[in-house]
Amino acid sequence: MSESVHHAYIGLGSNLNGPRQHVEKALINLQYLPVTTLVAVSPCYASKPVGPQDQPDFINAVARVDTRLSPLALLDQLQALEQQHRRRRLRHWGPRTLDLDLLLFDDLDLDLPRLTLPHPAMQERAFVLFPLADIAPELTIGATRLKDLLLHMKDDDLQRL
Ligand code: ROI
Repeated sequence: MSESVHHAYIGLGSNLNGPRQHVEKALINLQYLPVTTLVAVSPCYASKPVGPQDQPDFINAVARVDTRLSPLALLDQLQALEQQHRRRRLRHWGPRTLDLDLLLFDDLDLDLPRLTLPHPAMQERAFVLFPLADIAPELTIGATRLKDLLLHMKDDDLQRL
């Protein structure tokens, strides 16, 4: 555990078994992580699946936490929560009861087998960028302003709930 407080952003997604309840329960779970404070939560969005289309629509949201956990300790906590929601990896890019993606951790660039930061696919994903902009409109990801990423991003497949 490190000394200082870190700012982290977490993407939440679900498309099985009452997806909105999974996301809302997960947001409550985040409030109880050790040495971590839930600081901000975006609205929930309904989104069309990216990847295979023969699966239900997703519910997505983004949360910001302040934490004294290290990146990997936070990842361990998020994966434990996914397991609590009985996540099964049925198939690659297939439906899931709960996905918790560590998107950003301070300004950290990390490339470990278990964890890449910033999250490698986030810049192309409307279901991440729009909710992120709701809670952090002035954010920059590496050298890129979130606002600039959004200029080129279509929101046709997203519905703010
Ligand atoms: N599509 C949407 N809309 N939302 C997600 O959270 C999501 N997660 C995934 C894949 C299967 C890539 N597609 C998604 O992991």
